[in-house]
Amino acid sequence: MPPRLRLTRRDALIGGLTAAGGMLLTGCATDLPPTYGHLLRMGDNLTYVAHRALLPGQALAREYSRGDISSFPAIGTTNPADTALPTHHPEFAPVYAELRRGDFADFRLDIAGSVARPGTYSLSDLKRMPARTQITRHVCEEGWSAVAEWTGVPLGHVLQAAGILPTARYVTFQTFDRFGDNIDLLDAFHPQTLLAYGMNGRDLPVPHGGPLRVRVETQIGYKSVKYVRRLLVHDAFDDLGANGPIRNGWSWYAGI
Ligand SMILES: Nc1nc2c(c(=O)[nH]1)N[C@H]1C(S)=C(S)[C@@H](COP(=O)(O)O)O[C@H]1N2
Ligand SMILES: [Mo]
Repeated sequence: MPPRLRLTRRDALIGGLTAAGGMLLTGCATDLPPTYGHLLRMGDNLTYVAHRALLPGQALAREYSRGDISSFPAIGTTNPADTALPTHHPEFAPVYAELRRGDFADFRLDIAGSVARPGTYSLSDLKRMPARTQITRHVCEEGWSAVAEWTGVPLGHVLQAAGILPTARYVTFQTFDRFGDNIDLLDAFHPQTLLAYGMNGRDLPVPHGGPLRVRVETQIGYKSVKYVRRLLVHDAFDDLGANGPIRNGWSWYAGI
C-alpha cells in the first residue's frame, strides 16, 4: 500500500474544486466504473470501487526527492512525426513535424466539449498559469518504474479556466499519435494531475511526450498520455474504441 494518505483540506482547495464540482465528484465515490457491464472488464469494477471507497479522492501519491530521480526509458511512441512507427497518426504526424521544426512556438492546446469557453492555449499561456512541480514514480504496466520531476499546470486549473460545465464527467486527451485516453473528474481535479511541459528542470523532451503530456499520478503509466493536442470534456463515457486503452487489453481504470 503506497503511503498516499496525506490529504489536507488545502490540497482539495488547490485542486480547484468548486462547490458544484465537489458535489459531482462526491457522487463518483460509490459509482461503478463506466466500463461496468463488460464481462472482460470486470477487473475495472473491483479496482475502481475499492479505490473510490478506500482512498480519499484527493489523497496524494508519494513524492520523492531530487536524489531519487532515476534514468527513465521512453516507451510507446517516441516521435509522433515518425511515419515508420505503427502508432503514427496519418493526419497529425506532419502537423507535429511542422510544429517541432518551429520549436513548438505555434503549438496550441485545444479545449472543446462541455466547457463554457472552448478555445486554445499556447505553451506560454499554460506557463503563465499556476505551476506545480512534483517528483513521482511512473509505474508502467510492462513491469518497470522510474522516478522523474515533472512541471506543469494542474489540469483542474485549465478546466476551470475554460469554464467546465456542471454536466461534465470525463476528460479525454487527444494526441498527435494514435493513442488516447480519458479520466473522470476526480482524477482530473486531483492536485497532482498535471498538463506537464517540463521534465527534470528542462522542457519536456520529445521522446517523453513534448511539448505537453499528462501526468496522472493516481493511475498506472499508460494513463499519463503523451503528445496531447486537445482536451475534450464530455458528459458521457467513451472508451475511444481503436484509440483507447481497451484496444490493448488494458483496463480503463488502473489505479495504483
Ligand atoms: N501519446 C502516447 N502516450 C503514451 C504512450 C504512447 O505510446 N503514446 N505510451 C504510454 C505508456 S504505456 C507509458 S509507460 C508512458 C511512457 O512514458 P515515457 O515514454 O515518458 O516513459 O506513456 C504513456 N503515454
Ligand atoms: Mo506503459
